[in-house]
Amino acid sequence: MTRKWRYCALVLGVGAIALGCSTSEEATPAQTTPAQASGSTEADAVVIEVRIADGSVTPVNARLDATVDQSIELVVDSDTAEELHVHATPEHTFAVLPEADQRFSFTVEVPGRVEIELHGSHRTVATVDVRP
Ligand SMILES: [Cu+2]
Repeated sequence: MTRKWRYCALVLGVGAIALGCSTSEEATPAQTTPAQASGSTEADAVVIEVRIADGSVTPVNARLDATVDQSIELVVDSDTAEELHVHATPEHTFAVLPEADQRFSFTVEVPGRVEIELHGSHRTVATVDVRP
């Protein structure tokens, strides 16, 4: 229990910093890219569709590959308020609303394994292997 609270406090701190850093960032205009078009190039975004309904989350622990500076887009359908947290450098926190088709885009600048978590339900939605 104590450990859990400590984790939450840490995460909240990090979230606040991430929010503070990203306030000037304008939401990227939603581009309707057909999911995983053929002949992938660096310009293609990695799209992760996340669905939160009746307390269940899909996907859980999905594995994806991306490269540094490649756009990663989360398309979220949710029936509840949640918080998405991207454990990357730089870090990202997105506020999920109880709405369909919410889009959050980010890029990762440092190669490594990036976990995308839902903090409300303590689930790891996906892990992205980001290569140089
Ligand atoms: Cu987190």
